Parts: sequence; structure tokens; C-alpha cells
Amino acid sequence: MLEHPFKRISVIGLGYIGLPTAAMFASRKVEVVGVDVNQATVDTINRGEVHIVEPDLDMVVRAVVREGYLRATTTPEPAEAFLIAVPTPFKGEDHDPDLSYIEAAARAIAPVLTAGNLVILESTSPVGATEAMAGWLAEARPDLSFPQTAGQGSDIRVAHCPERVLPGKVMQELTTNDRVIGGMTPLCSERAVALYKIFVTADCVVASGPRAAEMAKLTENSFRDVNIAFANELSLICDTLEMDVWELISLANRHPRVNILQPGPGVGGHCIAVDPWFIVSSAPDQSRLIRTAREVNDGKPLWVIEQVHAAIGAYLTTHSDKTVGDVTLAIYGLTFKPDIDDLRESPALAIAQDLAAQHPGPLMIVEPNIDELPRGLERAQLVDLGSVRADVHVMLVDHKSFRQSDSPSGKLVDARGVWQRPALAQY
Ligand code: SAJ
Repeated sequence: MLEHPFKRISVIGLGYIGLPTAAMFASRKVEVVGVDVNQATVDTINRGEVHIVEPDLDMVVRAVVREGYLRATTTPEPAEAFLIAVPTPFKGEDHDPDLSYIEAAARAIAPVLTAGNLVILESTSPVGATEAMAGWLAEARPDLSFPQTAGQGSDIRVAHCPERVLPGKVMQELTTNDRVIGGMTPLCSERAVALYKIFVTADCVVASGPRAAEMAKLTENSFRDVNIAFANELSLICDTLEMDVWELISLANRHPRVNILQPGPGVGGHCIAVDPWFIVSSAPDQSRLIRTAREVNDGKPLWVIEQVHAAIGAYLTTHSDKTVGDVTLAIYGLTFKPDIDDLRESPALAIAQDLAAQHPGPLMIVEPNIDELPRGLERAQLVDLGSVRADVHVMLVDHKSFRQSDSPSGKLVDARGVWQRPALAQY
């Protein structure tokens, strides 16, 4: 094992990023204290259990809690390094970033800081957030020196090291993804590299500073958002031209320098649907493409809802003895992407809630990754794939089990190309 100076590491925010990161350090036999404001989360972790679904996470947490390397608390304790992994949502119609969780975390750890400590911001953040965090820390601890005023010789080292792991592959990508390290001084970066090298097997790439690291993370997610918007726009164009978008993208992607992503019911999750707005809000006049991509992706759920109403109308024209209240709808998938249990910012959930409110007939929902239906879907019935009996079928999330099943009979609205995917002949 590598020699490193970190006897105790504290992770603030035990969510989708913080808990796997805490568990990863602990699995390398470093003492980790996880801090979260939610007592139920803290209790769950201290029992060796997890409150989120992520492959292999439960196994690692169970082991490190049992061996005494990870424990959780609601009150920060002294440590050599602090990693802040709290949410950074946006607020209001202008989509301005909300840094209140970072500020609260900074103010919570400030009292326990001691000279020599390293503080890392992992939360995806707008440009300037790390410096703002260093400012809050300095305000709370005038007895300590910080890099913004003391430079290389500061008591406290501060860096931004954005998380970039994919939900569903977090435990793997935490170790194998390259890591961008943006220290406020070269010494801050050096310490942060030493910290991450405890478990990262890929490269730790040192940026010119925290601002470059912040912008790199926002750029990665905006790149993906723009590519998905391109695919979503193609799906609208193909609908108008009565063409198959899935065939079109398969064909175009056979070009060696073309790699179009897949259309869907919209872009969800807490990252790609949020982060591009941080760029737009910092440079609104220059971010025309990034803003338009967000608007295209945000407009897709409404388009899918219109498709469903059109399918209901088409069904009724061939069943003149029925009224709209007699039409049974089946919705396949609620999560924000396949094979996870995460409903945050899910376009599929928003579509289902809208249909539940508008469609007067019976509503069946197939979502193998949850046990009970969330708010707004009280009148719907959660069913197994095999029990679906419906007139109009709406595919929203391409879970593995859906991909492996046959196309149902009835009217189909397929936002993911599961039932419509073309088999292209190839010689
Ligand atoms: N989606 C499509 N079509 C596609 C790909 C995705 O419609 O071809 C949709 C998904 O269904 C989902 C949304 O986009 O609703 C986002 O899913 P995702 O798998 O693209 O990304 P996330 O949000 O799970 O994770 C992203 C990742 N960023 C990049 O790939 C550039 C991940 O590496 C980041 O760490 C994560 O955001 C984050 O935390 O910022």
C-alpha cells in the first residue's frame, strides 16, 4: 500500500457520491468519518446498510463498517482531510446555482479544522465556488491562514476535485476514471493527488487551478447534454418525416467519426439536467447552444405526452364502443435512466405523473427497481411485466428486463426504441 499522511478522512454528505467515496477510502484501511445531516442516513450506515442502490456498494459498506474503518455521524470531527460531496442544485427561473449546501458544509467543518488540513470540494460546482468555499472557511476561522491570502504556505489547503462517476458503475469508475485535481496552489494539488492515489488507479491530472477543474466538469456534462439534444431533435425531425430515428442513428454511427447518442423521453438525473445551467448562468450571451440543448431536452417529455394522447385517440377511432375512460395505459419505467432506482429529476416520472393526472382511464406502471409508487401516482397500479394488460403501452426507460421481453400488442409509444429497434442486415 502507498504511504500517505491521512490517518483520518472525513466525507461530508453521504449520498450517491459521498457514501461510495467514503467506502472506497475505508476499503483501503483508512479511518473514515462520514457526516450527514440526516439522522436516518447515519443510523442506516452505522448498521452496515445502505440507503441507495448502487452495484457492490452494499457489500463494501457492510465490510468496512464491520471492520471499524467507516462510521457515520451528524457532527463533524477533526480529520486530516475533508471531502465535501453535497448537492448543488439550481434555483429560480434563471437557473442560478444554489451554493447554500456547500456553505453549510463549510461552516459545519470550520470549527474542527486544524493547521495542515486539506479541504476538497467534490460537488459539481459553478466556476468560482471553490474560492467562495475557501472564503467561508476563512471567515469562520480567522486564526488559520488560507491559500487565497497565504498562498503556498497556508495552514489549510483547498482544492476542487470534481466527481465524474456514472451512477450504476460508481464503484468501478471511482478507481478507474482519471481524476481532475484543481488545487488553489501547487501544494494544495500535491496533497489532493496524494489523497486520491489511496484508491485511484487511473491518472490524477493537475489543472491550473480550481476554476479550470470546475469548468472541466461542467463542460463534460454539457457535451453529453448537447449530444443527447441532437439525438432528441433528430427524433422530432424523423417523426415529421415519418422516418425511423433508431435506424437513422444506427446508420449514421457507422461513420468512423460520428457517435450520436440515443433519443429518450428527456434528460434526467441530478447532473446533466442541471450542470449546463451553471455555464449558461455565468455567461448567458455566449451559451446559446448549451441553453438551446437544455431547452430541447426539457421539451421532450411534453412531446412524449402528446404522442400518448395521439395513441389514445388512434385507439378510440378503431374502438368506437369505448370512451377515453375505458382505455388502459401501461407505462414502462419511472427512473431517470435504465437499471437504477433513482427517480430524481426523472422525465419518465414527470410523464407518468402528468398522464395520471390527465388520463381518466386505468393506469398500470411497470418499474422493477422500486417497491412502491411515488407521490402523484396513487391511483396507478404497480405491476410485474408479465401482468400487464393494456390498450396503449408507453416505453419510457429501457431497463434490461424490458429489452429482453417481446413487444406487447396494442398501441405503442416507444420513447427508447426498445420495441422498434431495427435489425439492420449486414454483409
Ligand atoms: N440519456 C439519453 N440518451 C443517451 C444517454 C443518456 O437520453 O444516449 C439520458 C438518460 O436516460 C438520463 C440522462 O440522459 O436521463 C443522464 O444520464 P447519463 O447516463 O448520461 O448520465 P448521469 O447523469 O447518470 O451521469 C453523468 C455522467 N457524465 C458524463 O457521462 C459526461 C457521469 O460521468 C457524471 O459523473 C455524472 O453525470 C455527474 O455526477 O455529474
